[in-house]
Amino acid sequence: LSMLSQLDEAIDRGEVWVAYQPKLELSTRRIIGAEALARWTHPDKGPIAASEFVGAAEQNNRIGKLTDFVLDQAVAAAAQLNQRGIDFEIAVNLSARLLTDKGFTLRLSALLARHRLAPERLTLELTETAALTGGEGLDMIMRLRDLGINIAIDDYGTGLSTLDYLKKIPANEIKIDQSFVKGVVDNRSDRLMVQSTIGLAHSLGRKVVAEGVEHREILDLLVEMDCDIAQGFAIGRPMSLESLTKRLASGR
Ligand code: G
Ligand code: G
Ligand code: MN
Ligand code: NA
Repeated sequence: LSMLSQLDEAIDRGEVWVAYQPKLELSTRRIIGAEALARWTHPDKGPIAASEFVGAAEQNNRIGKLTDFVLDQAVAAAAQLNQRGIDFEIAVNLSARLLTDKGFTLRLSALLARHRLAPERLTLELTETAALTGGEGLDMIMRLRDLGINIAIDDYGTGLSTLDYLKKIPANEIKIDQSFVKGVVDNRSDRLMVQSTIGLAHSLGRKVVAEGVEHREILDLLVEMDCDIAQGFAIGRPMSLESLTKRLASGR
């Protein structure tokens, strides 16, 4: 629990920052946006893994402050890029727990208005959990969609992944988990699963993002499979806003 009280203080002290991992649209070969990922650089311990502090914060109901911080930074960054004439979408990870927080949609609309970012430029990434199909969680998702905010199902294939879930959640985007993407070249089942997920998602009118694209060979195969967007080390690692801005200016 001490790490958690430290996390809130670390945010106030400016030790927590946001990294941006580029998302490549395969049809245009253009970077259309990025996923925001929290980073904590401790003054003594150095970088602390996000899986560690995000997981601890989620389990102890302390994810609110971190989420507000990441959302504020990420929305501000996307707004700034769009105001400079660069079409740019931002994706932020959202813990399903926050879907029961009544004030969340109101705070989010205020945030978008304050930074003057169109809601269509924001995607919230949710992992597949039972919380989402329950009445309260689903109501919140509907309200977010009504505001114009996009919803992505993150780590698709590793959670519940029932057809019922896919039918009920009005997600705009399906992010296929890296564990399936890594095997598309060499493993027949991984390739068939990625291919059929793309087909299913497209027939439901959703876009598909492949995560964890580490090699050029995988990227080429995803293009052949009609995947929409790719994300991974082959395209770019999570980076500072400064590096991302340079990358966007270079047009690669
Ligand atoms: O980028 P990295 O491998 O360190 O991320 C580890 C995990 O932490 C991933 O599951 C990622 O979705 C999650 N994560 C990173 N930043 C945030 C955040 O701001 N909010 C939430 N809820 N999860 C995050
Ligand atoms: O759970 P979520 O998908 O939000 O987490 C994304 C995590 O995957 C982040 O921690 C990010 O750093 C990591 N990641 C992104 N691209 C790659 C990749 O190409 N290979 C590997 N091994 N990890 C990646
Ligand atoms: Mn994610
Ligand atoms: Na993921």
